[in-house]
This record gives sequence, structure tokens and C-alpha cells, in this order.
Amino acid sequence: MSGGSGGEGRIISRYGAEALLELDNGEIVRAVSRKKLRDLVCGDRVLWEKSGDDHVITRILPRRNSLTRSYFRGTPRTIAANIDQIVIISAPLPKPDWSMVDHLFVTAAVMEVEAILLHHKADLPCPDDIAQIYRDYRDIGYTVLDTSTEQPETLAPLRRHLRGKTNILVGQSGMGKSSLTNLLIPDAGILTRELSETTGFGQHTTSNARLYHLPEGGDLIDSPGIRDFTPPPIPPAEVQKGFREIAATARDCRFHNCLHLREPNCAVKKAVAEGKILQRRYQAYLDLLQEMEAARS
Ligand SMILES: Nc1nc2c(ncn2[C@@H]2O[C@H](COP(=O)(O)OP(=O)(O)OP(=O)(O)O)[C@@H](O)[C@H]2O)c(=O)[nH]1
Ligand SMILES: [Mg+2]
Ligand SMILES: [Zn+2]
Repeated sequence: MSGGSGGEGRIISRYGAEALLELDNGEIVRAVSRKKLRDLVCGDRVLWEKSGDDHVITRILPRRNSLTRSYFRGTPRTIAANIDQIVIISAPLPKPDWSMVDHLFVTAAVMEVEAILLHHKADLPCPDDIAQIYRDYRDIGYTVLDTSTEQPETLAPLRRHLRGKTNILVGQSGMGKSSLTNLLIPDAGILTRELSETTGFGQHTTSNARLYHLPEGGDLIDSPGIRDFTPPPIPPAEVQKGFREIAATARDCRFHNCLHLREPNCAVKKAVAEGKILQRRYQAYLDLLQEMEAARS
């Protein structure tokens, strides 16, 4: 239904005032957006109109959800919209930031979307402390997949987890998001970052999120590397939702609204003391709770 004067479409990628727009007939065109559509992002469903030769985006349709991070304090940045699953990518190299991983799991829980963790670059030696953390996430109940672009057979389980969903790859720069996208999307042809560059700013670091269609059905969004990730504001009582093992244990706390701080008969604190809940995860919970309370005041 693209031939006429307008219709619906989906944003594939956004560059300043311009965007790549996929029309409902599958055609991808360059489009311009009205100035007021400042928060137009990859994954948005939109209305467009033809103006001369231009496709003009006139409206963002209501979002199912959006993935937003705080770029720096107080300035939220939306990365993408209308997603089904966050694929958190980590690897032995560069040094993984586990707090970012925790924060992405929390965000997925708050958004009520699925999340999986990749132990990518599985062809590289994995130091014991890092291997232990992957085991910890598995023990908690999260899905952790070992993947490697050097070992294409490792991609089969990942493909099964991605199929039929709109997935976004999120993680630190240099983890291998674009390399993976290149393998999963036959004609993506993305230039990838050279990790050997010691500055940390590789030449082909991804600068805009972009959506690709998976051959198996569903979509994959390759996104720019992030240096930190703070979940959007969450009421204190809901922070624990993002820590599965804490949420599960909290049912046995004496108070239904227990925040597991100094309350008596707290099952979570007991589990931490007994080593059933990891100190690292409990601390991550406390830190995030404090951050959310600070953001409210
Ligand atoms: N050994 C190994 N290296 C990999 C693997 N996947 C990616 N790499 C390397 O990791 C480096 C970074 O890869 P990219 O795909 O550009 O990383 P990215 O996450 O897209 O980085 P940004 O776009 O900056 O966020 C490149 O040198 C890749 O060749 C892997 O499975 N094993
Ligand atoms: Mg990239
Ligand atoms: Zn408690």
C-alpha cells in the first residue's frame, strides 16, 4: 500500500532528522521526520505521507515499550522501541561490566520482555572468575548461551532463541554485536570494530541502532556500544523484580513490603548470610535501590 500518498511503516534506523523507513510492502526508503518527532527511534511504527518525492514521517504510533538509558545523569536516551527480547552480550574481552548486565536484566523485567545473556567469544580462554559468574547467572535461572563467530555451530541455539521475536543486541563496545549480526543476517555487511585499537574507540564502532530481518523470522537490532546503563526510574518496591532470586525468596519475608534492608525476619538477608543468594547480587540490588531513591528525591 506504498504507492499512494501515505501509510504505515516501521523505522529501521534513524540518523538525525532522517530515517530509514520500511513501508508495509517491504520497500526501504529514506524519509525525513517532522521536527517535533525528536524521539523517533529504531523499531517505531509510524505514519508517513508523500510530499513531492519525499517520504515524510508525520506521527509515531503508540509504543508497546521502549528501551531507554540515561546517557548522562538526567538525559534519558531511547535506543529502540517495540522489542520482545533483550540479548545482553558479554565476553571475556573487553573486561565485562557485570553491573551493566544486572541493570539490563532489571530493565527487561520492568519492561516485561525476555532477556538472555550471551557468553560471546567463547573461542577465547575464559578466566575462572568470569566462568564462575556465567555459572552464577545460570544457577539463578537466567539463560546463558555460549557463542562465537569463530565457531558457527554455536549460533544454532541462539537462532532458536531469536526466532519470531524482535530482539535487540545490547552491551559494551567491542563485545561483538555487529560481528554476530553479520553472521545472523546474511546480507547485513556491517563493518566491525577492530579490537586491537587500544584507544577504545574503534574505527567501525556502531553509531546508530539498526533493525534487520532474521531469515528464520523475527528481527535483530544491532545497537551502539554503551559504557554504562541505568534502568529507567523504578519504584523502590519494584527494584527486586529485576533480581529473580531475590524476588523468589522475598515471598518468605515477614513483611510483604520488605525491602530487605533492616526489616526483621527477612528471608532475603537470611539467604545472603547462608550463601544462597550471592553477596554480589544482593549488593547490586542495594546499590540500585539507593540509586532509584536518590533519583526520586
Ligand atoms: N575471538 C573472537 N573475536 C570476536 C568474536 N566476535 C567478535 N569478535 C571481535 O571483536 C571485535 C569487536 O567486534 P564488533 O562486532 O565490532 O563489536 P561491537 O559490539 O559491534 O562494537 P561497537 O559497535 O563498538 O559497540 C572485532 O575485532 C571482532 O573481530 C568472537 O566470537 N570471537
Ligand atoms: Mg557494532
Ligand atoms: Zn526481606
